[in-house]
Amino acid sequence: MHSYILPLLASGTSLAFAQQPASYSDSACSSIAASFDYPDVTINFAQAIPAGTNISLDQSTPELASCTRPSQVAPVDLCRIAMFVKTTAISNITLEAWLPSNWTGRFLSTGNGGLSGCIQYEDIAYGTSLGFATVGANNGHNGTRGTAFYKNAEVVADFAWRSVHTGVVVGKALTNAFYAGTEMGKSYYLGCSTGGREGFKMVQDFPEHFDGAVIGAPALAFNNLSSWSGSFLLKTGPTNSSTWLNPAEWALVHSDILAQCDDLDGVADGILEDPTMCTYKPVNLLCSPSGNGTNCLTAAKVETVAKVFEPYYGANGSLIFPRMQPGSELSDAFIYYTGQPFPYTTDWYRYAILNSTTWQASELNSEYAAIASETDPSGISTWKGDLSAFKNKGGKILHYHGQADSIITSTNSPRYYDHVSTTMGLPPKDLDEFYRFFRISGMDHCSGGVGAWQIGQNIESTANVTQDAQNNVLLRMIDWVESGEAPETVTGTKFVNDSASLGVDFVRNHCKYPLRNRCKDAANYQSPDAWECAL
Ligand SMILES: *[C@@H]1O[C@H](CO)[C@@H](O)[C@H](O)[C@H]1NC(C)=O
Ligand SMILES: *[C@@H]1O[C@H](CO)[C@@H](O)[C@H](O)[C@H]1NC(C)=O
Ligand SMILES: *[C@@H]1O[C@H](CO)[C@@H](O)[C@H](O)[C@H]1NC(C)=O
Ligand SMILES: *[C@@H]1O[C@H](CO)[C@@H](O)[C@H](O)[C@H]1NC(C)=O
Ligand SMILES: *[C@@H]1O[C@H](CO)[C@@H](O)[C@H](O)[C@H]1NC(C)=O
Ligand SMILES: *[C@@H]1O[C@H](CO)[C@@H](O)[C@H](O)[C@H]1NC(C)=O
Ligand SMILES: *[C@@H]1O[C@H](CO)[C@@H](O)[C@H](O)[C@H]1NC(C)=O
Ligand SMILES: *[C@@H]1O[C@H](CO)[C@@H](O)[C@H](O)[C@H]1NC(C)=O
Ligand SMILES: *[C@@H]1O[C@H](CO)[C@@H](O)[C@H](O)[C@H]1NC(C)=O
Ligand SMILES: *[C@@H]1O[C@H](CO)[C@@H](O)[C@H](O)[C@H]1NC(C)=O
Ligand SMILES: *[C@@H]1O[C@H](CO)[C@@H](O)[C@H](O)[C@H]1NC(C)=O
Ligand SMILES: [Ca+2]
Repeated sequence: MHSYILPLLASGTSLAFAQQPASYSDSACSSIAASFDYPDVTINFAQAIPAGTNISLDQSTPELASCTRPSQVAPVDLCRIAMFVKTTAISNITLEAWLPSNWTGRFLSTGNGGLSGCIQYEDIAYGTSLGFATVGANNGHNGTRGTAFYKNAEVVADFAWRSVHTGVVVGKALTNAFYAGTEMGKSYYLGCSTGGREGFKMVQDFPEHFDGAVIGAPALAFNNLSSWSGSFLLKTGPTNSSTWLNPAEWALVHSDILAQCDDLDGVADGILEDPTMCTYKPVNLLCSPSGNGTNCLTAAKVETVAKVFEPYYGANGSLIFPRMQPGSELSDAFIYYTGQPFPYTTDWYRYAILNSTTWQASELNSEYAAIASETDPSGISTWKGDLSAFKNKGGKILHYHGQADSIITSTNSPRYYDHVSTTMGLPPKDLDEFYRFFRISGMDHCSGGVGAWQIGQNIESTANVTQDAQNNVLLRMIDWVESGEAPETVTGTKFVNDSASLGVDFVRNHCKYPLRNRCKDAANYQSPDAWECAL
């Protein structure tokens, strides 16, 4: 096992510790604030922060408060530099760089989520805990809503690509200035959801930025995703309609899905390893005339369930977005199946596509979906299949997607992988050289769920799996980039009640697509050895 705290010392290169721990001192931190002179960058403040400090974050406006990130603990000694960067005459980002005293020479950019508007401080903190000089930006606006896009295409451009891009360019310059005299090592990216889309956007359009990108549940085909997210209201109807199912009814559907599909992977353990194998048929839930009317669904509701698991097709039969995977019903009863408009769909159409503040999600149809797809502001669809520039410079991609994702269906990730494969003319064994995709069973959107979902993708999942690269996708990426040790599987941990202090519930190795996980020893399914990756 490698040490990730001092890897460069271990390998004897000149990139070892750039600075003595004193580098986080007030004077070093304030002198960089005074001397860093970069076009369009204003340093708001620079602070030396000792490890363990509980930092209070700016909550001074309703938008900033909506980010629900009131505080963040600094895991190591670091210099926190907060910046304002003008991206055009009518747009700007706020950018933070956290520069640890225990710098390993590596750089990390983090991403965002949803339609925000929120610096993901927990991801920045995570990066510094592993010795990265780490940056994160607010994606061009503050808060979780999309109102800032209204009649300002530059704010949309920041959201689509320019915020992360600017953060990398400015962040690398600042890192080089701060640790002056020491050459920067490799550059990395870590993000999930919108952050996953941002990672692929950089790989597609700015291949020079990163040597390795860890990308989770990416919001690819973003316009179509927004349409698909809005399509569930059309399928379920509002809560007062006869077609709508309440959460208890979705729980019934979930049990029926497990009854039909859970053992397709070799063991009925409550986890679908590969939901694409599940062709769920809800007819068994139809109430019988001779029954008592409980634990069953009306014909109208059975039809709703069938529709929910269909792909979303456009006017002429073109695919808008692939189907919701079966398995996430217990979460989705509170997300997409609520009988309410999905707020991101409403905001994206109103403020980025149609310039209509009164448009209602109930008006969505395939014509609107076509308009959004064709408008594709600032190329936000992020669907380029040719990644050869990134491949040719030696870049690596570790892509993962939870197989019980309640927000971005996991069926969209293999669709993109296959798109890259056919566009580049590279079968999986050749894509393996630079792009590997792992399906994480039982993981919800980016984290959580019934599966072994703790894979080192964020600070909450690092509890005690930090030091072993096999258990940690970010450390795994370092090994791949710097030592050529490519991942064959990604190992996930499930703690009892998701709490490391209660001990490990089970551990499972997740397979590299297109392989899937198959249980060969159902009696011992909690052991990783009971599983194998198979076609
Ligand atoms: C940090 O401070 C906030 C209040 O400002 C508090 O709610 C939070 O629990 C603190 N975090 C830790 C880890 O102490
Ligand atoms: C730097 O890393 C070393 C080695 O892991 C650790 O012992 C030390 O506490 C760290 N120092 C700081 C200031 O974080
Ligand atoms: C930052 O951009 C917003 C538009 O999103 C604009 O309203 C604001 O005035 C800009 N701030 C500065 C200081 O230029
Ligand atoms: C976002 O909030 C920061 C304060 O944290 C502020 O400086 C910046 O101007 C805000 N950005 C916009 C576009 O309003
Ligand atoms: C909406 O406004 C943006 C920016 O002002 C403009 O580029 C776009 O063409 C407008 N779209 C429509 C459908 O009016
Ligand atoms: C449901 O409620 C909406 C708004 O209150 C109302 O317009 C509609 O007629 C109701 N539909 C049914 C089937 O009751
Ligand atoms: C109705 O029938 C179902 C299925 O046979 C049974 O599980 C349930 O307990 C019955 N409910 C009542 C109220 O009798
Ligand atoms: C469907 O096909 C018709 C006729 O070819 C065309 O006019 C229309 O634009 C197409 N609609 C979409 C959404 O592609
Ligand atoms: C988006 O949907 C349109 C149909 O509206 C389809 O033609 C297009 O291929 C889809 N794009 C992606 C990236 O899936
Ligand atoms: C785990 O959570 C469940 C439900 O909240 C609770 O009943 C159980 O006691 C917890 N287990 C442990 C070991 O704390
Ligand atoms: C995590 O900690 C638990 C309890 O301290 C221990 O049993 C387990 O082996 C640890 N897991 C890993 C992957 O190190
Ligand atoms: Ca199973």
